[in-house]
Amino acid sequence: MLIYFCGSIRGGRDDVRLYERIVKHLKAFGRVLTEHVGESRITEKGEGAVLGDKAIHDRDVDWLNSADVVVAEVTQPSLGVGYELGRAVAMQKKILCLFRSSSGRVLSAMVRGAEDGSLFLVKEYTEDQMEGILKDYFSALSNN
Ligand code: 6K6
Repeated sequence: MLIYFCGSIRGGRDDVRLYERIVKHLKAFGRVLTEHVGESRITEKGEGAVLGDKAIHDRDVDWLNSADVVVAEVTQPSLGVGYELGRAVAMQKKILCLFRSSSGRVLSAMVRGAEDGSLFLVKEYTEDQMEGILKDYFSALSNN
């Protein structure tokens, strides 16, 4: 199982510790192609980046193409994550979006409104529920 994890980078790194925890849990279900999203050495300013923007984009779209599942933490708004989700929908990928309403933010209608009850799911959660939500999602996938 190839998993593409999306989380904000240039949109802001406030949630990077949470991304790191999500990536750690995702590794129980498959290979995470985008582990760097959860690495705190990659900052929104570009420290830790080794590739130019075109190389990042092209590599990430290739990875997205190869992924079986896309998991996105969408609480911190990010143009890149929104773009990845749009591309993933066009590729008919299975998508799980995770949103923390305790943040006080309101999720974009273009993400919330994309929910279709099958390929594109949006789950509201608190951090302590994250592990259980991932377990339930991946066990439902393996039963289908
Ligand atoms: C760090 C700072 C500037 O550039 C970097 C290194 N960049 C990236 N490396 C790998 N993936 C990236 C990079 N920038 C964006 N992405 C992809 O877009 C990731 O898969 C994230 O899910 C998403 C984040 O988009 P922004 O718009 O928040 O950066």
